[in-house]
Amino acid sequence: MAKAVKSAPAPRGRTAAPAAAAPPRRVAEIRRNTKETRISARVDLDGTGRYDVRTGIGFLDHMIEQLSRHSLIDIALRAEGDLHIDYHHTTEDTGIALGQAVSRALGERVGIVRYGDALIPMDETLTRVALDASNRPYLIWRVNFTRPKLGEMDTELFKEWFKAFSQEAGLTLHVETVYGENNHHIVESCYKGLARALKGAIAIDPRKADAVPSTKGVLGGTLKA
Ligand SMILES: [Mn+2]
Repeated sequence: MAKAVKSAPAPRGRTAAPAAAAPPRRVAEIRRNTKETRISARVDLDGTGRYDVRTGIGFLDHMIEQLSRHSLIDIALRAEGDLHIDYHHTTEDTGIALGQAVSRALGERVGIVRYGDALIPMDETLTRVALDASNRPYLIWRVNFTRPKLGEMDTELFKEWFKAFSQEAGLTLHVETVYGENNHHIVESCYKGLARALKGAIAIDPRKADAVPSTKGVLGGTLKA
């Protein structure tokens, strides 16, 4: 049997090498007030999946908590919306605010992996998500529900949330339920798929940490692929 190799003791005192500076955390906060909603959204892209979410819509809170937990993005979100009318404005505007916070935290998007994908099973449901975080907003949404509501929330509003989020975060985002029956599983697998795909796409590639992942040298909506 090979002998375990003992590592050398760490250097002490004056001979110790200075600790490498930790890279700056990618954080941003957005405040967005309109006649319809008042929202604050804070994200830490380099978090651990801690969340504090209160939108006034229980089911939407549950979904955004999944997004945080499975992307490891810390999310603090507060929304006060005109829920006495319906849930449309609050749903859409939380997507806008969170998307803007993610985009601002990404900055010039230097060093990111850029692409991400996920295949998420939830019992009988299978959903796949692919995204490109290159600041070219586009949504493909191939998700069908068989019930008009989940809790008090209209299922048609989830497309509005994903549209707003992909637009403001600067994502080409494709979401497709391959098959599924339970409407709660269908939408939850979409949020988990977004989370996992985003986690991969916004990760810093250690081999290209100082480079923009495009042969154009810039990631921006003003340039065409
Ligand atoms: Mn659930």
